Amino acid sequence: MSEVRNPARINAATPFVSADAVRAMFSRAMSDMYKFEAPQYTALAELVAKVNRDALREAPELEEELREASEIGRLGVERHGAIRVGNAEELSIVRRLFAVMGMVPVGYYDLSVAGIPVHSTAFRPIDDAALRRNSFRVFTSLLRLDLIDDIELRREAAAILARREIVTPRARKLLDYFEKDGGFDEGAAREFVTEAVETFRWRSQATVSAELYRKFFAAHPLIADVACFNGPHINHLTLRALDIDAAQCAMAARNMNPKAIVEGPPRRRRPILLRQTSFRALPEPISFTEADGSRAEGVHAARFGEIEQRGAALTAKGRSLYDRLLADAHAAAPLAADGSNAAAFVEELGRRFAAFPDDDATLRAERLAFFRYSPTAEGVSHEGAAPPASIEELLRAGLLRIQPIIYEDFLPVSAAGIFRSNLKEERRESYVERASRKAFEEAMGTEILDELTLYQEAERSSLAAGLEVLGLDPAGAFTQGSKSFGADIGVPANSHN
Ligand code: OOG
Ligand code: NI
Repeated sequence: MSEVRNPARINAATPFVSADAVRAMFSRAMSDMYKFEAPQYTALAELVAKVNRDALREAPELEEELREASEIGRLGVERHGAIRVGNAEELSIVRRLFAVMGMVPVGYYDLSVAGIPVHSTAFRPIDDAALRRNSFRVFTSLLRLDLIDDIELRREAAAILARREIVTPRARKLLDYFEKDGGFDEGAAREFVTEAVETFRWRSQATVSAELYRKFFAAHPLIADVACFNGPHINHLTLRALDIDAAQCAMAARNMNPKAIVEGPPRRRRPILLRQTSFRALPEPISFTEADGSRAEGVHAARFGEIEQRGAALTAKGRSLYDRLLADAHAAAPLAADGSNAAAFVEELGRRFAAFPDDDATLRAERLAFFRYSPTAEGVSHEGAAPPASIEELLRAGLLRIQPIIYEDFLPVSAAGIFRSNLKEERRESYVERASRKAFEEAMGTEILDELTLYQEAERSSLAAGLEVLGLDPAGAFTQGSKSFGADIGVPANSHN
């Protein structure tokens, strides 16, 4: 067998391809593959494109805003996808795959509280420039077999998962080279993307018998989905919708079987966090592998399509207000498992969220959301005698302006709603055995970044840079007043669930 050459060494003079470029190539390749595999996703993409065109026609200022953010040509590019892996080794190797694309684990989501036997993180780019170039994330769930009561079944699933290899031999080699050399040249990057996509391909041939599939399915449908196939197939991709309510209506009008409600906060003037909805997974033909080598036919519903709309990232304080209002709405108008009372729930949600400030000035003043500060043109040319003594005054004088920092993460309740909309079983109460972030990190082999810390740092650095442009020293006398710089944005980054 010929020795495989180290691609990064084919020509030492060839520059490395940026992680952003590899991520963009990868999300494009995933999109092409999924549109080919799941035609209803192609239909969703066309529907969203139309909803977005309509939204832009109705709001020219939105078009201007998107053009400024270089978003206009990229509206049809996927924002995220999701996979489910079976054990620590698989989690660790996908972590290495995503690292090549500049995607690192941010945020911890314990879904066992919602009766779903997984815990999750999102692999995503973290710096502003990278997010602007391509924000593709992969919501990655690790199956928790420890929540399955039947010890025998648990062992059987673990053994099956231990045997499978989810990354191609070539991708594994390329990963080794990448980690040794710190990058890929163009050719290696292309080859890597082609190989990486293989991991997430749909395989309609189950590796187990119909009987075992049914046993796993009875223990929990997700076990069947994770353990019965030869890889962590991508289960959905998600597009950006400029008007998610209009898209939800359009899905219903076209009989695309959307889930009952749009998850997340209700429609508002100033969007916050994340709103998302999807069409339900379609049953697809699969075949089982029987002990005697024969095939039996069956169906499995795993793959769907999703849309999302993002708003301002909330501080810990804003997040706890959000969580409380959402919990109140769920308590006052519990959503039926079949979604039959969706309208009443949505109405209740709207009523509750009237208590959440809906303008930037209040959201900032009450420290409910994170903002990016930038000097205005007037601020840059301003030559006042005495500089204003506080951030408030700078804002009031129009020398500094704010824009919300967009939420780049996920929401546990919303994720649970998406999961659940694709499970036929009755909604069950939470598992008692709670998951731990530490166990997840140990399985993955690295730490999870805290999303609040990232937003807080983005806010802090924008303010420091803005003040510097205005000729004010953020570390100097300006910070000494009663309304100090620190006090102005001092939101501790304590963790939340
Ligand atoms: C993941 C569901 C969660 C989201 O957008 O919140 C998710 C899954 O079904 O595997 O993707
Ligand atoms: Ni999703």
